[in-house]
Amino acid sequence: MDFGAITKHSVLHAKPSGLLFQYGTAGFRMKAEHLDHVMFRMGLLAVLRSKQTKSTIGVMVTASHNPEEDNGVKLVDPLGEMLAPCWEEYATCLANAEEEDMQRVLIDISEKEAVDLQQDAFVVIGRDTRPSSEKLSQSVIDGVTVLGGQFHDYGLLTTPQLHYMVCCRNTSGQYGMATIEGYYQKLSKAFVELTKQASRSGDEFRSLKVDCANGIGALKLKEMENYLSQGLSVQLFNDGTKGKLNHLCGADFVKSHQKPPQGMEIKSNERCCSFDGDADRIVYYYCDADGHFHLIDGDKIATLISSFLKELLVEIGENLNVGVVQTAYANGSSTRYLEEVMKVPVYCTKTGVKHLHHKAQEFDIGVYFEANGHGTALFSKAVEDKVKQLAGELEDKKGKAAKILRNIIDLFNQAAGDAIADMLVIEAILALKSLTVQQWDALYTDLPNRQLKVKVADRKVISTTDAERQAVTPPGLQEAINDLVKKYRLSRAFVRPSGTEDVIRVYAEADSQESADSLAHEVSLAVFQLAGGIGERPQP
Ligand code: G16
Repeated sequence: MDFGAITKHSVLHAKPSGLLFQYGTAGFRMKAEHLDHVMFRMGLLAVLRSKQTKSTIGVMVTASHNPEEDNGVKLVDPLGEMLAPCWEEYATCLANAEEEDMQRVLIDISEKEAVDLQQDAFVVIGRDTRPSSEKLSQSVIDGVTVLGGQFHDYGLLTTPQLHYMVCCRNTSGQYGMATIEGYYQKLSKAFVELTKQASRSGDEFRSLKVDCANGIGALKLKEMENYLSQGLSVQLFNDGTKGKLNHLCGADFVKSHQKPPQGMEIKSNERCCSFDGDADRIVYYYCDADGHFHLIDGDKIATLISSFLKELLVEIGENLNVGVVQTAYANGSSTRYLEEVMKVPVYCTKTGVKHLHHKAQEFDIGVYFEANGHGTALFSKAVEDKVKQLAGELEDKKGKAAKILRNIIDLFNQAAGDAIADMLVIEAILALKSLTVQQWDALYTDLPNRQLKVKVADRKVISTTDAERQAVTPPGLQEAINDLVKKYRLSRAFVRPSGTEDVIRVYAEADSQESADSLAHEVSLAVFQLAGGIGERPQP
């Protein structure tokens, strides 16, 4: 390592004093103006990780659902998955190191991980549409080059597209071509094949309104439209030409406020969906004839997908191990439906797709979704090979089901939750099953729920256990929550520190919306009192 050069460049990316940086749920996130040195240092770290794994590593500059002023960065590991946990710790350590300690920290990481410094390194970089992203991605490139790494800057990409590129490069193209055209071609080929099999037709089935959160999803969907031929006609809203990123629109807004995004005109019973700012989450919704809003979140998406996959397996005559992975935010009704009606095993992990992804890899077919719409399905290598073989061998109904499954496998982005890929999977399933959005919604009825945020002086005072369903500290908080939950029917509540925003998240569900709202408010007050709330007390 040329420490002279590293120091020379590092002082150009000076660390602001008095701030603590933490690699959180999905990398570093905070106000963009504080992140320059983090970007430079993540460039350095990506080179070390690339040398150590002898693979291409990804660096994505995005703050996804956060407000436009924020930004963030995360590293993508060789198979397109999230960074390994011990490297997250190195990332935190490197981001917090004072200038004079940088050399020691870099040597420490290299020694602990036995990094061969002579090894070549290759890093791919993507960024979202935030005004700050271009400059910040240049700082990543500075870090990569000063450590002698090679790089390819993809420029504007959705987060899952960058995960896809990393996976393609490290599987020598087996997963697909590592270009944006390769991504569009792979997905559109599978989608067009699937919709050819669908019996339903008519404009109401083919048209979909998409709220793009004023983010990168709009650009990429526009590029992709030409590849989809007649299979689907998308109408884009909040495409970034006017409004602010994620402001009053996008998947996070729609899910947490349980109402339609601004900037989209919805006629009754029209099928609509929202992406988030970097297009890795999707939620569906519609308004009924009485004007009531119906949200179809990640839980119902997981239900649709897993039931369809099970039906295909029955048709083919294969008995495979299918599991669904959720988090504590999963609606109680969804878990009950999956376990009791569909007889699918359901597992709960901590928030953060890295946790769900990891658990889903334990199954032949693992479907994972967070309620916020972040998820995908994973197929073991053995299953993929078997399905390819069956699709070539079987005939009639079995053959048709095997071919559908083969194309569905190709349509999922198995490297990461992907709003575009998930949208196409959902549209294909609805078309193949001739299912309307209302019929899909009617699979089960969500328990009314509410999510709130509380500001506290230090998020770390709250620690949790049992996949974040129980608070361990501060003392007395869990007991207070237990007492409040007892006051309501069919109720449940939990609190956890966010890993992407400087807030405590509160979740409550109960038998009526009024009760869920009131329970969430009472729990917020308990957090405010017992966990050092700041600013205004939570208002009902
Ligand atoms: C990220 C993570 C998700 C997580 C969400 C909220 O989403 O990738 O797994 O659910 O943050 O996390 P938290 O509650 O810890 O703030 P995104 O879409 O912002 O990348």
